[in-house]
Amino acid sequence: MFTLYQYLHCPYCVRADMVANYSGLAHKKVMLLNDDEKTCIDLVGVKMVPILQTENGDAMGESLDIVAKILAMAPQDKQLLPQSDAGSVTEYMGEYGSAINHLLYPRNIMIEQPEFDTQSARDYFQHKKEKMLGNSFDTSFENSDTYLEQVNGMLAGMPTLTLPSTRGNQLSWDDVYIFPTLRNLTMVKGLAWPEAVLNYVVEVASLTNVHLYNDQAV
Ligand SMILES: N[C@@H](CCC(=O)N[C@@H](CS)C(=O)NCC(=O)O)C(=O)O
Repeated sequence: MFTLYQYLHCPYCVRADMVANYSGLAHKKVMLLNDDEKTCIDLVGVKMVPILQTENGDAMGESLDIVAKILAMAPQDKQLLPQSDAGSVTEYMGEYGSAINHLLYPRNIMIEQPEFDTQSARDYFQHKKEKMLGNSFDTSFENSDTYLEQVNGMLAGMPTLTLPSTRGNQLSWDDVYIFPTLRNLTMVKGLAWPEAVLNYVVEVASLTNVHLYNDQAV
């Protein structure tokens, strides 16, 4: 049995988590506090998740390497369908990266999730991310309408996403790249989800047993 160290909100962790769950392989999940530097550094030498640790204690980072490692252990019928549109879709979503971050970062610590269970974990995250945003969480949150408008534009113009149900409920590499960002956007109240995009999020979440934030959205 392997162990996955992760944060619930981390899109890279979602990559590993979705494939681990889909694979059906027995594994343990450890949710780290966001300011727990020691566990990561002891395991892989840097403060970063996701981390996969095998039963013999070997640990590795980097979500795509972890996905490949899980697939190497997974049965034939749980391999991923090949990548097709992910490159253009992630490039498209990448144009809205700044607006997405302004919406998501402040909400991450407003929502109850295990990595932010303590004040020091929330402070650690806020300090780091406010530097990246170039302004306070309060300012980003107050300006939500501006960012909502941009991200609603992104959702409205999303390229067509293939529903797993149209291909025998199989997971694909495209999903590994596309789903995590859309899943995190379920934290945000006031987004206008086109039906096709929402169906995609719901189907992939259900296929991979990944937590959505709809009930916690702010
Ligand atoms: N290239 C890495 C990126 C992972 C990453 O950026 N993880 C973030 C969390 S989303 C992290 O651990 N950042 C350091 C921190 O939170 O202090 C991967 O694909 O796994």
